[in-house]
Amino acid sequence: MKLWTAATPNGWKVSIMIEELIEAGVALDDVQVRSINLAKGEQFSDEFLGHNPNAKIPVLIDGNQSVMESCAILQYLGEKFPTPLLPEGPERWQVMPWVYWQAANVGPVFGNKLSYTRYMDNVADAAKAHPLERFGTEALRLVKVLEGQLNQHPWVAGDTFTIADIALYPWLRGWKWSKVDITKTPAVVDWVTRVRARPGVARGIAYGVPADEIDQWSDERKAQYRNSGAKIANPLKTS
Ligand SMILES: N[C@@H](CCC(=O)N[C@@H](CS)C(=O)NCC(=O)O)C(=O)O
Repeated sequence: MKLWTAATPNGWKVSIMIEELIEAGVALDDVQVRSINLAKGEQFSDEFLGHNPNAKIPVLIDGNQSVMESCAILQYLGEKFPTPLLPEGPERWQVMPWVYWQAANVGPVFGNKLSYTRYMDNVADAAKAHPLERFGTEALRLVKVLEGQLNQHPWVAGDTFTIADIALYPWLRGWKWSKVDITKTPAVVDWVTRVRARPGVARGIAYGVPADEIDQWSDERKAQYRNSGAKIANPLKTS
């Protein structure tokens, strides 16, 4: 299997999944990981588009099967390698709605909040005020929904860690970078700590990041993320 990815929240969902499957005893050590340079536009190459016409990482290539969309990849791997990460029967339907919820809500809203907070540097501050307010307010509403869920049980979909936790964690752990304040939702804060403590997660979020910068980026790395984020958010920007 091949994984085309980058060190971003959507990329880390899949690297966490691979490492959690390895933790669960699945022999997945031979996945070939290829880092896609998004700032250089490698996602627009004919080769990339042949596997994902949507021109975004991550992509999983399993023989003749190409799978785009991070949450579809989580489901694909969960079905191919059955473990409690994607339970069967009625329990699966405790999990899947939260995976869809992430894909349809948390990903786009946190992603837009992040873009306007850090990357849209060719947009005047006055023009950013409305989207920042809209996406910031909605992000906080979503965090409260998650808080309600985590007040009932330790993991997003119940008593077991699943692909719902994997889908959500990379966006929630980046709350300082996207400036979505989670500190008033203690169950979410505790969950972020609990997820981070898992060995599979620790290895998954290390893909593409130096060992000493996994939890705290250096100023140099922040500048690098700002620069490549700006190139992606403002495609007409040339320098
Ligand atoms: N809904 C997609 C979103 C993927 C996505 O936005 N990937 C970003 C990196 S996190 C990307 O490849 N951006 C490159 C671009 O927009 O040109 C998923 O979950 O896989």
